[in-house]
Amino acid sequence: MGPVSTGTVLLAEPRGYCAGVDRAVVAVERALEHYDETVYVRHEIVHNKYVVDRLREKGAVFVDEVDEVPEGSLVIFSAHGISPAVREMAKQRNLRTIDATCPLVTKVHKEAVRFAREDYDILLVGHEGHEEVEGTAGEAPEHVQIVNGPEDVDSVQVRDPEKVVWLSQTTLSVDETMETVDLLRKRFPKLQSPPSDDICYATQNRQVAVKKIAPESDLVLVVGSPNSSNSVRLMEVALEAGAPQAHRIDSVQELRDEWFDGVSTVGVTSGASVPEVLVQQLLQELERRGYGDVKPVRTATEDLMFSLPRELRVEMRAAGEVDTRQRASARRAQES
Ligand code: 0CM
Ligand code: SF4
Repeated sequence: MGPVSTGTVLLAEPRGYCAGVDRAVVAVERALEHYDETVYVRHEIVHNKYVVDRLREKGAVFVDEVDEVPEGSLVIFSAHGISPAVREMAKQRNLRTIDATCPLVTKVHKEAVRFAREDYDILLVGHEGHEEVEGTAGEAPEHVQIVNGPEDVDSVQVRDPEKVVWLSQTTLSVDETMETVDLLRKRFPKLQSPPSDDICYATQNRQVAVKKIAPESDLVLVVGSPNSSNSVRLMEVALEAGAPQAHRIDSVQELRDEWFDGVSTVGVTSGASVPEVLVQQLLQELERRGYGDVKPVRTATEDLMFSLPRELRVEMRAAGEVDTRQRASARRAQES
């Protein structure tokens, strides 16, 4: 006889793939199908080990920098974006490029360019060393200062306190960012805000959902890779929201028995770069451990979908291929 199924799972919705990740991953898959040559990808296309391993098995070659890509070859830029310097380097090497930068990251790039043109000092709230921050800062290196968090605020120096704006990485904790911004505003009362939220809809929605389940959970499990900013933030937000324990795991293999001592309710969510199959594997394992009563907790509905990168669409159209995601979404719209 199996374990008695008395434990509950609160399953956060929305969770998992966002529109930018779906677009980037599908772009690599379609490129692998379409091109009869090696498809190089600069950096992990999205920050998820499972996704990157599967694409590597299908033939994608991941590189750290474009100088590792043979002259004239095809390279895809990751969802996190690139600086103009990388774009230029690719051009120098005559690389053919597909830019899978999420449109919501590109939006922040454009804001940086605009405020730099107007000669603002730009305080970019984000994690130094993260690919997205490197790309955004690279749009206007002379104007951008990176502010990692509240602890950095005291050391910020600006040329003119009347002309300062803050922008941010798309995948930060909303609450911690607001804490940083409040401190910045105490120092610079004229600090301007981004024209629209830089922290993207997917990051915000997943944090709202995990905040809802965290206080009612004895343990929150977040599926996501260690280098995935939005996934790590979900774990931190769960703890802030009152979960007694929260852990980030790449897969079920990382679960530890001691986490479940005295636990009757487990909260589950996943980062924006995490395929649903990993969550389903976790739910199966939780059922095996006696947590078989799964209750979805929905705080928002998402239906955003981005079209594939333009360069790829042009190629596919010329070959008579279609973006099957759009077909499926049109069919869903007709059926509803
Ligand atoms: O930015 P982050 O580290 O959260 O990246 P990710 O690949 O895990 O998630 C999606 C994105 C972007 C940009
Ligand atoms: Fe785009 Fe947000 Fe997804 Fe990043 S997390 S890829 S910014 S939608």
